Amino acid sequence: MQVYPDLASPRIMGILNVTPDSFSDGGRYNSLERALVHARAMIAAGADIIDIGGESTRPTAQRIPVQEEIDRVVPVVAALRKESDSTISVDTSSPEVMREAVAAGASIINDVRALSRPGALEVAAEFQVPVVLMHSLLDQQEPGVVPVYDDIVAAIGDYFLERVRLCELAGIKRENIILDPGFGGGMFGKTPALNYELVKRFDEFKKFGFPLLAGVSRKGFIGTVLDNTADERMVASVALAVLLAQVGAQILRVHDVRETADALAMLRAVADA
Ligand code: PT1
Repeated sequence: MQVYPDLASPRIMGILNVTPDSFSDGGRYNSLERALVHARAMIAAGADIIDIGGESTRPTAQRIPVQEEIDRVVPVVAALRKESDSTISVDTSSPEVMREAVAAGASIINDVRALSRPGALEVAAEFQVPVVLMHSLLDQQEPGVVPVYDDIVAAIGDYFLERVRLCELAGIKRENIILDPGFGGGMFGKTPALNYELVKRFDEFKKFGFPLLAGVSRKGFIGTVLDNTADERMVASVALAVLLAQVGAQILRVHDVRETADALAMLRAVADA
């Protein structure tokens, strides 16, 4: 079984949302079947990792009870693990969801709160699986207070170093840490201008020596330039994914797997010429 793909060339993480807003018509069986159909399509299209998430962190989303998140996510992880060897990551901040998802076959924990919820560091240390530490404002004390950054890259870098320090104290190995600056507005905390600056300066995060993940797919900052809706942002998302791969992103979290895979194949063909 392929537990964790080689990160020498950029890998594609396909987004599998199992939130109610992504399956608004669903009964449970229906939503499980739909999730599996979507996962199979992304695997066939070239996804290296399937990222399964039950809590929406988009700017307008609501919080959900942890049991509901487990009920949405874990059956999909288990069913996909049963039929496929592909790497599964679980997009969650709840230690309970992490525990059950890893037990069901997930081999990466993707946490937009960088293991800041009580018990999350301990679960990640216990299972010794790779963890994605993402920067956001989701774990800050005063919700809604958006900091004024003197230097966004330096501020995120300081946050990474503090989270890495706490990971190591908890017993998480350095080789299991992946960093993500957390592109996006809302509680991800970046204005459109800051998102573009983060793309431009993404290479500066290489100095920490950890693999880097970037998730820009269909996000709002694209729409502020193109004045379009999320479903019209595929080409722009692929363009940004190529730029990010070129400056050091090893994992690209995307909706449009086939298109991103084709674009990255061109990058590789040119690199190999
Ligand atoms: C991400 C990410 C994620 N994004 C990782 N996990 C989301 N590691 C969920 C907007 O401004 O970038 N990295 N899990 C989705 N969250 C958002 C946030 C979606 C903001 C859209 C926006 O449009």
